[in-house]
Amino acid sequence: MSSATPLATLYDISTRPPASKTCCSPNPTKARLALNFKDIPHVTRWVQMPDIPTVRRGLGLEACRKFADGTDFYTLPIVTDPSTGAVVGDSFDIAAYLQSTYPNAGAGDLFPEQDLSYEFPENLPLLVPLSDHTGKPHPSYALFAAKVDATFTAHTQLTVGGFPFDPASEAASRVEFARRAMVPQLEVLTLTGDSRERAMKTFEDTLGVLAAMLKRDPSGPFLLGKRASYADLVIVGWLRMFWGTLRKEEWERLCKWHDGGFGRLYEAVDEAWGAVREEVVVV
Ligand SMILES: N[C@@H](CCC(=O)N[C@@H](CS)C(=O)NCC(=O)O)C(=O)O
Repeated sequence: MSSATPLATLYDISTRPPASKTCCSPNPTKARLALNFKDIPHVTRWVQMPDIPTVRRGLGLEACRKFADGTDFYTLPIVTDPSTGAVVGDSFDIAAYLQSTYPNAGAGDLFPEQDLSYEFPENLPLLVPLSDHTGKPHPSYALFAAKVDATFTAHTQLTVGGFPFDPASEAASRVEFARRAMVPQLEVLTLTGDSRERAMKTFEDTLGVLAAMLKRDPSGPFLLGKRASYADLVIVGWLRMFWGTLRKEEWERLCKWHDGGFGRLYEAVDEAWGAVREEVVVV
Protein backbone atom coordinates (compact mmCIF):
# COMPACT_ATOMS: atom_id res chain seq x y z
CA MET A 1 0.00 0.00 0.00
CA SER A 2 1.48 3.40 -0.91
CA SER A 3 1.23 6.50 1.23
CA ALA A 4 -1.22 7.89 -1.33
CA THR A 5 -3.72 5.09 -0.73
CA PRO A 6 -6.67 6.61 1.10
CA LEU A 7 -7.50 4.86 4.32
CA ALA A 8 -10.70 3.21 5.32
CA THR A 9 -12.88 5.39 7.55
CA LEU A 10 -14.88 4.33 10.58
CA TYR A 11 -17.74 6.70 11.42
CA ASP A 12 -18.35 6.59 15.17
CA ILE A 13 -20.46 8.66 17.55
CA SER A 14 -18.66 11.53 19.20
CA THR A 15 -18.53 11.41 22.99
CA ARG A 16 -16.97 13.66 25.67
CA PRO A 17 -13.53 14.82 24.48
CA PRO A 18 -11.20 13.10 23.96
CA ALA A 19 -13.67 10.81 22.22
CA SER A 20 -10.87 8.32 21.55
CA LYS A 21 -10.81 7.65 25.29
CA THR A 22 -14.52 7.87 26.15
CA CYS A 23 -16.27 6.39 23.08
CA CYS A 24 -18.54 3.56 24.09
CA SER A 25 -21.35 3.11 21.57
CA PRO A 26 -21.72 -0.66 21.23
CA ASN A 27 -22.20 -1.06 17.49
CA PRO A 28 -19.43 1.30 16.39
CA THR A 29 -17.21 -0.45 18.95
CA LYS A 30 -17.94 -3.81 17.33
CA ALA A 31 -16.85 -2.31 13.97
CA ARG A 32 -13.67 -0.83 15.47
CA LEU A 33 -12.77 -4.14 17.06
CA ALA A 34 -13.36 -5.95 13.75
CA LEU A 35 -11.22 -3.45 11.80
CA ASN A 36 -8.41 -3.76 14.33
CA PHE A 37 -8.75 -7.56 14.48
CA LYS A 38 -8.20 -7.52 10.71
CA ASP A 39 -5.46 -4.90 11.14
CA ILE A 40 -7.04 -2.64 8.51
CA PRO A 41 -5.47 0.83 8.54
CA HIS A 42 -8.24 3.34 9.06
CA VAL A 43 -9.14 6.70 10.46
CA THR A 44 -12.01 7.37 12.82
CA ARG A 45 -14.40 10.18 12.07
CA TRP A 46 -16.41 11.39 15.04
CA VAL A 47 -19.98 12.34 14.22
CA GLN A 48 -22.19 14.40 16.51
CA MET A 49 -25.28 12.37 17.32
CA PRO A 50 -27.80 14.80 15.71
CA ASP A 51 -25.72 14.76 12.48
CA ILE A 52 -25.97 10.99 11.95
CA PRO A 53 -28.95 11.12 9.52
CA THR A 54 -27.21 13.72 7.33
CA VAL A 55 -23.91 11.84 7.32
CA ARG A 56 -25.57 8.54 6.57
CA ARG A 57 -27.71 9.91 3.78
CA GLY A 58 -24.68 11.82 2.43
CA LEU A 59 -22.90 8.50 2.00
CA GLY A 60 -25.87 7.13 0.10
CA LEU A 61 -27.04 4.75 2.83
CA GLU A 62 -30.57 4.13 3.93
CA ALA A 63 -31.48 3.63 7.57
CA CYS A 64 -31.04 0.04 8.76
CA ARG A 65 -33.18 0.48 11.86
CA LYS A 66 -36.69 1.69 12.54
CA PHE A 67 -38.15 3.41 15.55
CA ALA A 68 -41.09 1.78 17.28
CA ASP A 69 -43.43 4.05 15.28
CA GLY A 70 -41.99 2.73 12.01
CA THR A 71 -39.97 5.82 11.07
CA ASP A 72 -36.34 5.58 9.94
CA PHE A 73 -33.65 5.41 12.61
CA TYR A 74 -30.29 6.50 11.18
CA THR A 75 -27.35 4.87 12.90
CA LEU A 76 -23.61 4.34 12.98
CA PRO A 77 -21.23 2.62 12.46
CA ILE A 78 -20.44 3.10 8.82
CA VAL A 79 -17.20 1.94 7.27
CA THR A 80 -16.01 3.22 3.90
CA ASP A 81 -13.21 1.40 2.15
CA PRO A 82 -11.73 3.36 -0.77
CA SER A 83 -9.69 0.36 -1.91
CA THR A 84 -12.93 -1.37 -2.97
CA GLY A 85 -15.41 1.51 -2.98
CA ALA A 86 -17.47 -0.24 -0.31
CA VAL A 87 -19.72 1.78 2.02
CA VAL A 88 -21.12 -0.50 4.71
CA GLY A 89 -23.56 0.70 7.34
CA ASP A 90 -24.25 -2.10 9.81
CA SER A 91 -21.85 -3.57 12.36
CA PHE A 92 -22.52 -7.19 11.40
CA ASP A 93 -22.30 -6.41 7.68
CA ILE A 94 -19.00 -4.64 8.32
CA ALA A 95 -17.52 -7.72 10.00
CA ALA A 96 -18.81 -9.97 7.19
CA TYR A 97 -17.44 -7.53 4.57
CA LEU A 98 -14.01 -7.49 6.22
CA GLN A 99 -13.95 -11.27 6.36
CA SER A 100 -14.86 -11.73 2.71
CA THR A 101 -12.59 -8.92 1.45
CA TYR A 102 -9.59 -9.59 3.70
CA PRO A 103 -9.96 -13.28 4.61
CA ASN A 104 -6.47 -13.82 5.98
CA ALA A 105 -5.62 -10.34 7.28
CA GLY A 106 -4.62 -9.56 10.85
CA ALA A 107 -5.70 -12.13 13.41
CA GLY A 108 -7.37 -14.24 10.70
CA ASP A 109 -10.87 -15.65 10.49
CA LEU A 110 -13.52 -13.60 12.31
CA PHE A 111 -16.07 -16.39 11.92
CA PRO A 112 -14.49 -19.73 12.82
CA GLU A 113 -16.82 -22.70 13.24
CA GLN A 114 -18.16 -22.93 16.79
CA ASP A 115 -21.30 -23.77 18.71
CA LEU A 116 -23.02 -20.43 19.34
CA SER A 117 -26.39 -21.80 20.37
CA TYR A 118 -27.38 -19.43 23.11
CA GLU A 119 -30.34 -20.24 25.26
CA PHE A 120 -31.88 -16.85 25.23
CA PRO A 121 -33.09 -15.81 28.69
CA GLU A 122 -36.83 -16.28 28.36
CA ASN A 123 -37.86 -13.50 30.66
CA LEU A 124 -36.27 -10.78 28.52
CA PRO A 125 -38.74 -8.28 27.14
CA LEU A 126 -39.05 -8.34 23.38
CA LEU A 127 -37.60 -5.08 22.21
CA VAL A 128 -37.48 -3.51 18.81
CA PRO A 129 -34.59 -5.42 17.24
CA LEU A 130 -31.38 -3.54 16.53
CA SER A 131 -30.80 -5.58 13.41
CA ASP A 132 -32.56 -8.04 11.24
CA HIS A 133 -30.36 -11.11 11.41
CA THR A 134 -32.25 -13.08 8.79
CA GLY A 135 -30.55 -13.60 5.45
CA LYS A 136 -27.12 -12.58 6.74
CA PRO A 137 -23.95 -14.55 6.03
CA HIS A 138 -22.53 -16.56 8.96
CA PRO A 139 -26.09 -17.19 10.23
CA SER A 140 -25.13 -18.71 13.58
CA TYR A 141 -23.06 -15.61 14.34
CA ALA A 142 -25.84 -13.30 13.12
CA LEU A 143 -28.37 -14.98 15.38
CA PHE A 144 -25.96 -14.96 18.32
CA ALA A 145 -25.28 -11.22 17.78
CA ALA A 146 -29.01 -10.48 17.70
CA LYS A 147 -29.51 -12.34 20.97
CA VAL A 148 -26.56 -10.65 22.64
CA ASP A 149 -27.93 -7.28 21.47
CA ALA A 150 -31.29 -8.08 23.07
CA THR A 151 -29.66 -9.31 26.27
CA PHE A 152 -27.71 -6.12 26.87
CA THR A 153 -30.35 -3.76 25.47
CA ALA A 154 -32.73 -4.98 28.15
CA HIS A 155 -30.41 -3.43 30.75
CA THR A 156 -29.51 -0.14 29.12
CA GLN A 157 -31.54 1.82 31.64
CA LEU A 158 -28.51 1.32 33.88
CA THR A 159 -26.45 3.35 31.41
CA VAL A 160 -28.74 6.37 31.17
CA GLY A 161 -27.24 8.50 33.92
CA GLY A 162 -23.64 7.97 32.89
CA PHE A 163 -23.49 8.35 29.12
CA PRO A 164 -20.50 10.59 28.25
CA PHE A 165 -22.30 12.91 25.84
CA ASP A 166 -20.21 15.26 23.75
CA PRO A 167 -21.03 18.72 25.17
CA ALA A 168 -21.20 20.02 21.59
CA SER A 169 -24.45 18.12 21.06
CA GLU A 170 -25.45 16.99 24.55
CA ALA A 171 -28.53 19.18 24.92
CA ALA A 172 -29.99 18.15 21.55
CA SER A 173 -29.19 14.47 22.16
CA ARG A 174 -30.88 14.50 25.56
CA VAL A 175 -34.01 16.05 24.10
CA GLU A 176 -34.05 13.44 21.33
CA PHE A 177 -33.56 10.49 23.71
CA ALA A 178 -36.33 11.81 25.97
CA ARG A 179 -38.61 12.12 22.94
CA ARG A 180 -37.92 8.52 21.94
CA ALA A 181 -38.56 7.26 25.47
CA MET A 182 -41.66 9.42 25.73
CA VAL A 183 -40.52 11.05 28.96
CA PRO A 184 -40.28 14.78 29.65
CA GLN A 185 -36.58 14.59 30.53
CA LEU A 186 -33.99 11.88 30.18
CA GLU A 187 -33.06 12.18 33.86
CA VAL A 188 -36.44 10.63 34.76
CA LEU A 189 -35.09 7.29 33.58
CA THR A 190 -31.94 7.30 35.71
CA LEU A 191 -32.03 4.42 38.17
CA THR A 192 -30.90 5.11 41.72
CA GLY A 193 -30.93 3.44 45.12
CA ASP A 194 -32.79 0.14 45.53
CA SER A 195 -34.19 0.08 42.02
CA ARG A 196 -30.66 0.44 40.65
CA GLU A 197 -29.41 -2.38 42.86
CA ARG A 198 -32.27 -4.61 41.73
CA ALA A 199 -31.49 -3.82 38.10
CA MET A 200 -27.82 -4.71 38.66
CA LYS A 201 -28.85 -8.03 40.19
CA THR A 202 -31.18 -8.85 37.28
CA PHE A 203 -28.41 -7.89 34.86
CA GLU A 204 -25.98 -10.19 36.64
CA ASP A 205 -28.45 -13.08 36.58
CA THR A 206 -29.27 -12.55 32.91
CA LEU A 207 -25.59 -12.63 31.98
CA GLY A 208 -25.24 -16.07 33.58
CA VAL A 209 -25.99 -17.91 30.35
CA LEU A 210 -23.32 -16.05 28.39
CA ALA A 211 -20.88 -16.46 31.28
CA ALA A 212 -21.43 -20.21 31.16
CA MET A 213 -20.55 -20.19 27.45
CA LEU A 214 -17.34 -18.35 28.26
CA LYS A 215 -16.42 -21.06 30.74
CA ARG A 216 -16.69 -23.92 28.26
CA ASP A 217 -13.06 -23.63 27.19
CA PRO A 218 -11.04 -22.40 30.14
CA SER A 219 -7.75 -22.31 28.20
CA GLY A 220 -8.22 -18.58 27.51
CA PRO A 221 -10.56 -15.60 27.88
CA PHE A 222 -12.49 -16.11 24.61
CA LEU A 223 -15.49 -18.29 23.78
CA LEU A 224 -13.10 -20.58 21.96
CA GLY A 225 -10.52 -20.39 24.73
CA LYS A 226 -7.34 -19.00 23.21
CA ARG A 227 -8.87 -18.09 19.87
CA ALA A 228 -10.95 -14.93 19.49
CA SER A 229 -13.82 -14.56 17.04
CA TYR A 230 -16.46 -12.02 16.09
CA ALA A 231 -18.74 -13.48 18.78
CA ASP A 232 -16.31 -12.23 21.45
CA LEU A 233 -16.18 -8.82 19.78
CA VAL A 234 -19.97 -8.54 19.91
CA ILE A 235 -19.98 -9.19 23.65
CA VAL A 236 -17.16 -6.70 24.19
CA GLY A 237 -18.92 -4.08 22.06
CA TRP A 238 -21.68 -4.18 24.65
CA LEU A 239 -19.39 -4.45 27.66
CA ARG A 240 -17.72 -1.27 26.41
CA MET A 241 -21.05 0.57 26.74
CA PHE A 242 -21.28 -0.46 30.37
CA TRP A 243 -17.58 0.29 30.93
CA GLY A 244 -18.27 3.82 29.72
CA THR A 245 -21.48 4.49 31.61
CA LEU A 246 -21.70 2.49 34.86
CA ARG A 247 -20.28 3.87 38.06
CA LYS A 248 -16.68 2.73 38.51
CA GLU A 249 -17.54 0.46 41.41
CA GLU A 250 -20.41 -1.12 39.43
CA TRP A 251 -18.16 -1.79 36.44
CA GLU A 252 -15.64 -3.46 38.76
CA ARG A 253 -18.41 -5.67 40.10
CA LEU A 254 -19.55 -6.61 36.59
CA CYS A 255 -15.99 -7.62 35.73
CA LYS A 256 -16.05 -10.07 38.64
CA TRP A 257 -19.53 -11.55 38.07
CA HIS A 258 -19.69 -15.27 37.34
CA ASP A 259 -16.02 -15.89 38.25
CA GLY A 260 -14.66 -12.95 36.30
CA GLY A 261 -15.19 -14.12 32.73
CA PHE A 262 -16.47 -10.77 31.47
CA GLY A 263 -13.57 -8.87 33.03
CA ARG A 264 -11.03 -11.22 31.45
CA LEU A 265 -12.75 -11.10 28.06
CA TYR A 266 -13.03 -7.30 28.08
CA GLU A 267 -9.41 -6.83 29.06
CA ALA A 268 -8.07 -9.25 26.46
CA VAL A 269 -10.11 -7.85 23.58
CA ASP A 270 -9.62 -4.21 24.56
CA GLU A 271 -5.88 -4.66 24.91
CA ALA A 272 -5.53 -6.41 21.55
CA TRP A 273 -8.01 -4.49 19.38
CA GLY A 274 -9.63 -1.68 21.37
CA ALA A 275 -7.40 1.25 20.41
CA VAL A 276 -8.86 4.10 18.39
CA ARG A 277 -6.71 4.63 15.33
CA GLU A 278 -7.24 8.28 14.66
CA GLU A 279 -4.44 8.50 12.15
CA VAL A 280 -2.39 5.81 10.63
CA VAL A 281 0.72 6.70 8.68
CA VAL A 282 1.09 4.24 5.85
CA VAL A 283 4.51 4.06 4.21
N1 LIG B 1 -27.95 -2.74 13.20
C1 LIG B 1 -27.10 -1.59 13.39
C2 LIG B 1 -27.50 -0.84 14.64
C3 LIG B 1 -26.62 0.39 14.84
C4 LIG B 1 -27.03 1.23 16.03
O1 LIG B 1 -28.06 0.99 16.67
N2 LIG B 1 -26.22 2.24 16.30
C5 LIG B 1 -26.50 3.17 17.39
C6 LIG B 1 -25.26 3.29 18.29
S1 LIG B 1 -24.85 1.78 19.06
C7 LIG B 1 -26.73 4.56 16.82
O2 LIG B 1 -26.13 4.93 15.83
N3 LIG B 1 -27.57 5.38 17.46
C8 LIG B 1 -27.82 6.70 16.99
C9 LIG B 1 -28.85 7.39 17.81
O3 LIG B 1 -29.26 6.85 18.84
O4 LIG B 1 -29.26 8.47 17.41
C10 LIG B 1 -25.64 -2.06 13.51
O5 LIG B 1 -25.41 -3.17 13.99
O6 LIG B 1 -24.75 -1.32 13.06
